[in-house]
Amino acid sequence: QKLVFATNNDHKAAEVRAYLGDAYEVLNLKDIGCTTDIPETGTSFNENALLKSKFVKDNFGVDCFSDDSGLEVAALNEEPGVFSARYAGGGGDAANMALLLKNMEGIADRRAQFRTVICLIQGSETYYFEGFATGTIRTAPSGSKGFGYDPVFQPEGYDCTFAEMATEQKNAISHRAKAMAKLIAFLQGQ
Ligand code: ITT
Repeated sequence: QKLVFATNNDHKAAEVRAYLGDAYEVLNLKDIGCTTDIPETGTSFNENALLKSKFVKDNFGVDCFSDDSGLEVAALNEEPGVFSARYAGGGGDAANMALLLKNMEGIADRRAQFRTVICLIQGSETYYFEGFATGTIRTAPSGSKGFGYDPVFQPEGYDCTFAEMATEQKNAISHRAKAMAKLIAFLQGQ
């Protein structure tokens, strides 16, 4: 079965493909000929996820799902949240992590969570599936796997970061995998 994943983020697509194995073929935006950078102007993960899926449905006429994700840090009033991708205003993952670590300097409460909201559009119906991973923010990056904030995030119950885990290990506990599990359970129940 083919699933269209409305993403430009190759790391997300790789995690989802590893999660699904051979059961589904996952097409990303490039695969369906969409080269647009879909504007994410919403104020919540749900809104941004809907914008991405709706753009694809409206312009390409296909059912699809999207993933809007981010890191919520308790001591920073849940920032960077929906601004995770552009926290440092450009400059990418390294700049975002550097700003986060700077803003966390001297803060003892290191609790944080990753959140993923998946938005599925099927025909005229819209469905949402959410997943969380709780953990803490390290004082320095560690590891080179994964993407985004993975080098500074230590999931609860582990003494390594997401960036020190193989994709399969991250997929066993991650926010994205938990949201995907709900999506797949929904699709298989139809
Ligand atoms: P899309 O094309 O799917 O929108 P994106 O990279 O713009 O890709 P988001 O808008 O969801 O994705 O922004 C999420 C940002 O949050 C992303 O750039 C990462 O910095 C971070 N992020 C999301 N999931 C993550 C994960 O599993 N591990 C580490 N960082 C993550």
